[in-house]
Amino acid sequence: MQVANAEVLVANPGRNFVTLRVTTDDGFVGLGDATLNGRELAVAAYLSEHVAPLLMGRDAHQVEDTWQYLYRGAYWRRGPVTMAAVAAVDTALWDIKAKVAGLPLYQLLGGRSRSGLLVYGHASGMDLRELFESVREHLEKGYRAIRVQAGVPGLSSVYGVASSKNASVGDGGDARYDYEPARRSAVPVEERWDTRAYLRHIPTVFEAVRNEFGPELPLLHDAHHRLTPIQAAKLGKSLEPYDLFWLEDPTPAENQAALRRVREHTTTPLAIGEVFNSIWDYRELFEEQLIDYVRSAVTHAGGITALRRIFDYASVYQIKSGVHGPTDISPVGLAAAIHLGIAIPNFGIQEYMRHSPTTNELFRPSYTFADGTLAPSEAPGLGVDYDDTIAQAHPYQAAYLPVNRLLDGSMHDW
Ligand code: CS2
Ligand code: MG
Repeated sequence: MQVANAEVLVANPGRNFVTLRVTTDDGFVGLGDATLNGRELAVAAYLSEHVAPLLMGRDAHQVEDTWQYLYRGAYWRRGPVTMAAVAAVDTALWDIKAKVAGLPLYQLLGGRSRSGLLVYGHASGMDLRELFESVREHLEKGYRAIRVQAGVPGLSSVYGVASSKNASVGDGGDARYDYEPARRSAVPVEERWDTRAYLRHIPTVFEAVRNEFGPELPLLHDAHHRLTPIQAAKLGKSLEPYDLFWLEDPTPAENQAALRRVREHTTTPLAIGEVFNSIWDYRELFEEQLIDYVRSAVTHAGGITALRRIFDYASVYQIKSGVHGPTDISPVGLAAAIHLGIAIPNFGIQEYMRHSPTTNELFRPSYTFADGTLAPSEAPGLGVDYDDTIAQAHPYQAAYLPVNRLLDGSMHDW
């Protein structure tokens, strides 16, 4: 069974997605997500110019060898563009292998280890009234774990807050809550940031949320890479009374030693890794027990083959999965995460932002959301499709993530 075709498909059914479609000489079709938010066309070019030609005639069953071929054979290893391209090929070949076997993919990954994946949704508000409404809206929709992001007095827009001044929506998605941070614009929107105001305000938000919704509800927060090590330690400590499920990306991911400082001062669990794209990014963090949850996504960490290896490594240290699942991970990438998550022994939680109706019409995903959990279908393979007609009606549109500057104009982490 040889690879006969590899198409790089780019569409914007509410936001931009890059999808690889691999077809074998006997007609089996596999899909892979290669979406890198705000840099989509770089991965599309890497795939169409440098990878797709190399797949022609290859044995489609050789998933591991193809991974090694694209990773080692590239000479220039790692990095977000390379690893999103490798991920798309890997996922498509696993999709094909499972379809050939006539089994849902999770069966090839060891079968079910649980009935469904606990997920968390994104609640947010510029003030407490909006935030409480957003939390209630998610609870009514069946979510049983909630990420809380709130406006900061004095700042007109803050990461993760849908109703902040600069926020925008996909196409008819759930406007106020599952917003898309990448704005359709020729250049990135610029936001302003004040860390001291944020550090004063956020503990008061979690106190209010706990008072309103009680002690049981799992609450998560994303500091989105904006703090210095000691600021992160301070935040982690000040949030301890509110028993967070996790504090995510408190410091920029490059400086991994920073987390030693955070660990010294707080027991608030830490989740890191959505911008990581290889197992080597985790070694220090695992071996020194500096994190509790792995945030990498199949789409950005080199595919199912690579992310399963990362989870196996993490399990040695009792570190669990917490896979990245925002709207810029396509239904193909989310389906891959669901099949992997249902099988691995160290599943923790799965992020689940709902895609827009047009996105779901294009990809027709068969996974289901019920009672706060996601579950794969029994369809062979990933259980996702691709409608070319809808894709052609929704061409790529340039869109960039915002950039962030401190009040004095200095560049900061968004
Ligand atoms: C975020 C993402 O969901 C998250 O945890 O960090 O929304 C992130 O900002 C986007 O995926 C960037 O494309
Ligand atoms: Mg995040």
